[in-house]
Amino acid sequence: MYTQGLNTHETQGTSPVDTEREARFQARIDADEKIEPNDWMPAAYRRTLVRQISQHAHSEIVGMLPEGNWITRAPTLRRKAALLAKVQDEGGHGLYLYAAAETLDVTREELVEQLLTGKAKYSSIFNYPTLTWADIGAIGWLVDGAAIMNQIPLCRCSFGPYARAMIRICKEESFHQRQGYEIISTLARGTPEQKAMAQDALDRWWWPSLMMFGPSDKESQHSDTSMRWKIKRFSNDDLRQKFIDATVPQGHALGLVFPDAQLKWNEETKNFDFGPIDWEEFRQVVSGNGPCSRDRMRTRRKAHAEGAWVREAALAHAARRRSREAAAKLAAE
Ligand code: FAQ
Repeated sequence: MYTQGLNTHETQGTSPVDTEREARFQARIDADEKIEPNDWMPAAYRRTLVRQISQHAHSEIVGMLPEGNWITRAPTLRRKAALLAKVQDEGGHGLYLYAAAETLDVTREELVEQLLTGKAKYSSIFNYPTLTWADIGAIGWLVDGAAIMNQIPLCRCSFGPYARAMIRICKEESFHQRQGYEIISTLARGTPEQKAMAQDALDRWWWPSLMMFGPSDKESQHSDTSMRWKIKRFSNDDLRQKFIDATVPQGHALGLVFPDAQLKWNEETKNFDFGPIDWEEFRQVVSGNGPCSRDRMRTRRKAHAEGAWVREAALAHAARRRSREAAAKLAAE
């Protein structure tokens, strides 16, 4: 998608030239201009983007696994078709995002290697199991709902390729969220057993969904710089609160109960107050000790190894095509 030659490897120190370049760069950001791959950028801006975009890409790819688990067991043909399309969309999102990261002078092979060796992070949420069909509804409703809340502002991110990739991704996430809410609504309005399944899924996915927004603002290491550079437009806590305020009425409309005794509308702040998040659980999951962390990595490594022949065949095909084109060009001269 983005294959132009890049002006990279800028060295940075504290010379007056660097200071002036940085000031000009910040002025462009402040004026809401987009930064493009060939523009000068501080090394730390580049690093931050590679970190965030690649973690995001990895999340989409690993995020295919919990739902992929239910493709063969979807209750109807219609549900199966929608789930297949959704999981394929997540794969596509991962690919756009790797392509956006590649404009920053890093290769896809390096990024994938970081994922497979456990060096790179991906979203904590994908380390939880999908135990029942209702979990597929909960993922669409809550996980995609949280993803949209976080990702709509990324459509206005200062880095052009990331912002543009996010526009299509958000449109698709919005369909994902609606299909998830529709599954949950169907179950919540169904038999008592179905309603209990929907409630159980909400009980298990609610808190992990809130953790998706990242640590609290006072613990977030990167927020200040990312907000100054307009990579992030809202803080982790602000987005978490917006998500809670939008989602709680949707659950109440279905007669579902959120697993938080302290969840309560605050007339003064016009927000829902909520109970404490278990940050120790978050730390454990992010450190690779989530309920499915090892299984997710094992599955990704296996899929990568089994796909080696596809990558080799694609490269061989591209090389043959290049040499055919070169021969045809020579013959025409
Ligand atoms: N899980 O200083 P901050 C999806 C890490 S896509 C794991 O606040 P930042 C679609 C963070 O990386 C879901 N790690 O960091 C889908 C950093 O570690 P580092 C993914 C987390 O970057 C739906 C450290 O903690 N979405 O769901 C998490 O400013 C359904 C300190 O944190 C994105 O990636 C976490 N939850 O803010 C697919 C969106 N939170 O790098 C399939 C783009 C934080 O220093 C099915 N990313 N960490 O080692 C972002 O908006 C940001 O990166 C945040 C974190 C908000 C996630």
